[in-house]
Amino acid sequence: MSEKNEGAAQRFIALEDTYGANNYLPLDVVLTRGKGVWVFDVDGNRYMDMLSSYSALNQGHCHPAIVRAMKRQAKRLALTSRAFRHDRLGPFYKEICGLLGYDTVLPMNSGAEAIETAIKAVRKWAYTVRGITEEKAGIIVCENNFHGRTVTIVGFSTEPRYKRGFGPFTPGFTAIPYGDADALEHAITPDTAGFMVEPVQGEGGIIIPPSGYLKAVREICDRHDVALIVDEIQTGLGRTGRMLAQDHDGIRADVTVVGKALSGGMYPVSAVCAKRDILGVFTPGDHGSTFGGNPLACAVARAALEALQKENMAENAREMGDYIKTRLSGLKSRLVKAVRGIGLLIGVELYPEAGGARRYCEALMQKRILCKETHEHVIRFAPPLIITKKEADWALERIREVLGR
Ligand code: IF1
Repeated sequence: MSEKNEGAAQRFIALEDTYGANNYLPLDVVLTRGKGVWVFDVDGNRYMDMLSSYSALNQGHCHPAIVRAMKRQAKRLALTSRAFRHDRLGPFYKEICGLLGYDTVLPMNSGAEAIETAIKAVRKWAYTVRGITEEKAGIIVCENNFHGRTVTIVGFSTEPRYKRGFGPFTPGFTAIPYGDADALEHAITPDTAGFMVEPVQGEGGIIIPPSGYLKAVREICDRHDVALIVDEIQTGLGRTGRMLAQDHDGIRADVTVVGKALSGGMYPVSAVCAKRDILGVFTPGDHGSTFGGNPLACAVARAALEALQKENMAENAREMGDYIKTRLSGLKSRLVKAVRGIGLLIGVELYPEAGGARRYCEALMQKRILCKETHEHVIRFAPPLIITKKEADWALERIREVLGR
């Protein structure tokens, strides 16, 4: 590492610290380039990215086909606003609806915006279709949820850190224990419009619900005419070994929200996919976004979806996920309490005596593996879905050096 470059990293960090809001505590690695599962810092060191920008990079960094689509479209037409039509929107709609099994779609940008959109749609559906009294529609959510950072969304978070200081909040939400279908049955009232749930609680600590949970909540929602909203922003698009995590339970939510990997990390693209009677409640002027569904976003998203399918990334996530999970479970370690995961969304829970996951993420960074703690004691491993067995072995060897004691 040359002194000149070491200075460069420090200068970038100092600039961030001088001018930036202090809402993150990143690892002090300053990245400048990425390719596939690999990223490079400003000193020229190579790391394996085992976070994938929280599952936005399922296709890997700078996937060539997505870069190509982006460049081509950027030169041609980037934005029209939805005041005019454009020739990339319809084909994208058809592609995503066909792939995920929906009648209708509404494109947005960030995950949180798409969640807000889903909430608006389900509320309006409750009033116009279900006949719930205006202002009364309730949405049931889960304890330990993570759906984004807007005021409404943090308002129904059960994590004090996310909401303290940001109230007053939007009313109309109730939280029930995650993974407990009976709790849903008991919480539903005549005013319940929807139930929103993550197939796996990612930020919640890679919490996997009992098997058959989504199937059970699907049945309950059907029986009470409650809209089932599944947040697949993190679990969707191959991450868990199926195109959608709900595919493991063989169900279709009334509303599925996707984001993150919908662009392969190239650009913020999210989408609300739903049955027609739900998204059909929107009429012109009800909802919108300057950038939502823009030509660049549509071109990038189509390429991102195509790459997922062409390269069988969900299948690889299942195979490599099983392999990594088995190898991690076999690790002899006094630090590791549990290994859990589905596909390439893997959490390693450490004993409290280990002193918190952060220090091990820092130690892994020294070994050129980038990952992140979630909650205090869980290390999250979520590499791009294109990871090969050779690359997995490279990572496992280093993980063993750090955790195998
Ligand atoms: C951050 C967490 C992950 C999500 C689910 C909606 C959203 C997310 C299931 C909102 C976003 C991101 C946000 C990012 C870190 C990351 C994260 F640790 F914060 F919780 F992935 F686990 N639903 N998750 O996971 O999507 O508006 O961000 O596009 O806030 O730092 P967004």
